[in-house]
Amino acid sequence: MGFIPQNLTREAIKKIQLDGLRWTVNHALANSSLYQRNFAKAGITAQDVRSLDDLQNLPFLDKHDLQADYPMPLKSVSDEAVVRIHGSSGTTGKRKVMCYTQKDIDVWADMFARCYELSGMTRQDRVHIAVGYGLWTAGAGFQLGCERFGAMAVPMGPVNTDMHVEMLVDMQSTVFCSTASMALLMAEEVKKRGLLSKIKLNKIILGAERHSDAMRNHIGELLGVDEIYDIYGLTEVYGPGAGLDCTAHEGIHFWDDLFIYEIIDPVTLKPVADGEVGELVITSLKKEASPLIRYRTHDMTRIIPGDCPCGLSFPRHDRIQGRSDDMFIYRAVNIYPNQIDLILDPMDGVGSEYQIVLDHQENGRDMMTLKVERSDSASTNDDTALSAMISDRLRRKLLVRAAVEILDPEALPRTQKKSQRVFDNRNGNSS
Ligand code: DLL
Repeated sequence: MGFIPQNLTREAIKKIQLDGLRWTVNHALANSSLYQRNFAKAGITAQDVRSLDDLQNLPFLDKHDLQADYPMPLKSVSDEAVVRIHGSSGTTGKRKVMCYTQKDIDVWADMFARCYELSGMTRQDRVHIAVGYGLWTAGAGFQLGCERFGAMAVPMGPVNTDMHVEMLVDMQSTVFCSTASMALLMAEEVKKRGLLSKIKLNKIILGAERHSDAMRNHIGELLGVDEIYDIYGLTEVYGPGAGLDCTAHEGIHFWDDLFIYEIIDPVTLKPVADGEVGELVITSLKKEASPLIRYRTHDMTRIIPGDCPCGLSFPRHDRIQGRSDDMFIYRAVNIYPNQIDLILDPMDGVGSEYQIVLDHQENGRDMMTLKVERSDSASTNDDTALSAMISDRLRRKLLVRAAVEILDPEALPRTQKKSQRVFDNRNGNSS
């Protein structure tokens, strides 16, 4: 316990941030040719960083920059100092590879231990880790944090469902960590096998992908768990553990003694006001091997102004609403997948899973089909009315017409990883 720093005043945080920013800029400019090029293009030197306000003048770093200098684009230390690498899944373009020094690994472990502490976990807990191990940061991060925290890690990784269920029962694990998709898959499996009374879970920590309230509630109901936490992170900022919602569940606390978060308008690239939704841009304050300066995450969220009822002074951002590059254009309307969540979420009879399929018709028009699972309690007799109701809401809220297909519960594919919800067959794009 005691991983979360207490009583850091705003002045103390500002000093940590300015010192960390200066150190990071000096370090990156002394050691990384990518940063040297980026800063030279913008006509900025390390001496130009005198106050925190100067951050706004520094050039952004985007994912295409990382791909251009593949495989170790940001490496700012010697090979001997690098003790590990991790990489993103690389579904679009080359994967992003990040390097870690031993100090980076230590900072990550402490950062993740803070998340476990924030969730109210104790050292008595047994933590079933059901995410991929290996190049992906997920398994390594949950494991590292668990060991640093001092709870018992049950390092399952991506094994088959039988083995997960067997170990949940045998080990009497109390905490389940996974992607939202995997938590749903396991919850449905536990229900199907009638094992609820044989397991002992009381917390779920899920992350790595956007998920709706409906999905979260469904998972909680099936597993009999009230406490579900949302963990955020990305390979570029060590991995999972960059933030977690507290017991108040009113936003994700993030560690502003380790990172500076900015929220910008993804089109004008100017900062938006606190409380307004925009793209999250992150600057690291301690990363040695792969420092980040104004890294565009493309994740859309907002800073939640004001104090958290839990009393923790670390600031909060809202749950991730999606990625600025997730947006698709259908019949001249810009649509983010989370807008579909918001349409489906409050409706009776609708399950938590859906898919959006976009096709190009022979008549030249685009066609959107929304495939939606019926909830367990709904009847097939009501499918026609349900589909008409969803079409009507789509028309009123998004001003688009789409075909709506109602499917049986569990008809859509389940995955242990991150779910794909948009299938754009118009030019081969999917997200
Ligand atoms: O997904 C790290 C992670 C693993 C986080 C396990 C949480 C749990 P990447 O593969 O680099 O890293 O993908 C990072 O995933 O930019 C977001 O778009 C998305 N993402 C991560 N956490 C959340 C979340 C891991 N809690 C990308 N809610 C990020 C929504 C999330 N999206």
